Amino acid sequence: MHEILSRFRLEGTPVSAEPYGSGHINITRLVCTDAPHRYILQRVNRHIFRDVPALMENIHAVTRHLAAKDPDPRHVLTLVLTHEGAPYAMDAEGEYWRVYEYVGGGICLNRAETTDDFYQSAVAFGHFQMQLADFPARTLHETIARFHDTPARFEALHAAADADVVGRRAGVAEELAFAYAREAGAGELMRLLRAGRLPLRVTHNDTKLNNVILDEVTRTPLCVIDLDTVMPGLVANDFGDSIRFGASTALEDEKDLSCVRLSLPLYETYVRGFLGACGDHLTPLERETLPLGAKLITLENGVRFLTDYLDGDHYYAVHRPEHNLDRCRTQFQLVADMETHWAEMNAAIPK
Ligand code: ADP
Ligand code: GN1
Ligand code: MG
Repeated sequence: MHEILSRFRLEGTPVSAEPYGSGHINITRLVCTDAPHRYILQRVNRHIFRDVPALMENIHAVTRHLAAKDPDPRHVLTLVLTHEGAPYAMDAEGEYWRVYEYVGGGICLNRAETTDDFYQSAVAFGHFQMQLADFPARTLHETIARFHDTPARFEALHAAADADVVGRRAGVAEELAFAYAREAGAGELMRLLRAGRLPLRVTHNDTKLNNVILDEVTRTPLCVIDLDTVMPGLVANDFGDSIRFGASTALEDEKDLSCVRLSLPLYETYVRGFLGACGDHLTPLERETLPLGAKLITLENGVRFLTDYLDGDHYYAVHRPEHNLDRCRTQFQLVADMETHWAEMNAAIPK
């Protein structure tokens, strides 16, 4: 760890590098130094992100764009460069590492402790959308191809179920039936995009509550993090992913499905915060399709967790054998609950 850290322009000497946070993709460590100055060290998952230099080019450009709009260093991720001036370093095994300034005095939540926490995260992501409205989208690399192409995610599920490499298919018949029953409608947003009816914008694409840092005292937004998937995309997906994760009454991997529901008060709160921050910027059809974004991204995540379960758990970090299946089940439970409350979800979007 010290060898890789010595490649970066750090203040002070590192004294510890402990595992940190609850992300599913990268390996994250909090680095303390004797300066005292703290950093976030991450090993970027190169099996998932196939072109890490291109990904880092995106992050470097996006963070500079954001910093030019808001000079407060706690309001934007700040990359620490290597001694050669690069935004990442590669080790002898070919792994890519990057270092960010640690945003101190903040918290990342897996569940909103108050309705206002969730409101503030909506403001943060809506504001993020506005700040990137004038970013030249065509200069961004697509860091994961067809990331939110829901029909493509279904194709991957079919392939995983057919291959059944670890013999788990027989145990997930119910989940497969749930997914396949909804496959026909899963391409609606992609269809509207291809028909030119929804605009492609610069979006975050992974808008979980724990990808926003809130000030631990004022509980207002400090910074949007996890910029690995900032790419051209649909606003409905950014809205939807926040709802799927943060407006659920339970954690993403809750085992007791009886406590998994969509909280309509949290949903309505997010609508208020998000549209308050970026509503004027959206087209009428973008606003109208926000509930569909919530439902489809939840379905998509369930499909992805189920696919990874059938593949033998190679994509997401798992901490127990059934972890991905538990996650899939919460997502499908949420989809079912959204279907029950479909009229209310649509009525909450101001015309
Ligand atoms: P993953 O893609 O694995 O989710 P993230 O970039 O979201 O990785 O980082 C994982 C966690 O590390 C975050 O949820 C947050 O708690 C923490 N974190 C990441 N970057 C910073 C930062 N610059 N300052 C403070 N905490 C951070
Ligand atoms: C992953 O990186 P993290 O943990 O914030 C995943 C998202 C999923 C999410 C489910 C690059 O997000 O797409 O929605 O897990 N990120 C990637 O919790 O696949
Ligand atoms: Mg994250």
